Amino acid sequence: MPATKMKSILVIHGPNLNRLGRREPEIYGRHTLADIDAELVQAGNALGVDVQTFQSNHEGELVDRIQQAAEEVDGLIINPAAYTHTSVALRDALLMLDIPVIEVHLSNIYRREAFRHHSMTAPAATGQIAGLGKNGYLLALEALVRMATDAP
Ligand code: CA2
Repeated sequence: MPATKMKSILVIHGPNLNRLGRREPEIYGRHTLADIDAELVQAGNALGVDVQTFQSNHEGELVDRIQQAAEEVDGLIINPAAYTHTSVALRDALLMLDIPVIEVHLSNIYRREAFRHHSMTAPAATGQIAGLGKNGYLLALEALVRMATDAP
C-alpha cells in the first residue's frame, strides 16, 4: 500500500468489554479483549501504524481518553458499548475531535432490542460498523489507513 498519513490509531472499548469471551459468546464471540487488542496491534504493524488500546468501565475516563486522543493520534476506533445508547458526554467529546472516528459494535445492534437501535455517538463518528464481530475492528483499522493513503 502507498504511504499513509495515518501513523497512530487509538482503539477505545467501553464498559463491560473487559469481560468479553466469558459470557454470551453467541452474541459477542469467544475472543477475549486481550485477543482482539493483540490482533489489532499485529494488524497495525503490518500496515505500518502504531495501535494503542484502552478500556474503561467509567464514562469520565472514556471522555478523558478521547480528549487526550485529540493531541496524540491520527484516527480513533471506538466501541462505546452501553454508553452508545445513553451518553451525551461521549458524543460531545467525539464531536470535539478533528480526526476520523469509526464506531464499532461486535453485534448487529439493529437486530437486537429497540433501545440498542439508537446510537447517541454515531452522529459524531465518520462511520459505523456493526455485527461483524472482531472483524469489525480490523476492517475499521484498514479503513482508517486507506482513508489517509494517497491513491497511487
Ligand atoms: O455489540 C457491541 O459491541 C455492543 O457495543 C456491546 C455492548 C452493548 O451494550 C451494545 O448495545 C452493543 C455490551 C458490551 C457487554 O460486553 C459483554 C462482555 C462479556 C459478556 C457479556 C457482555
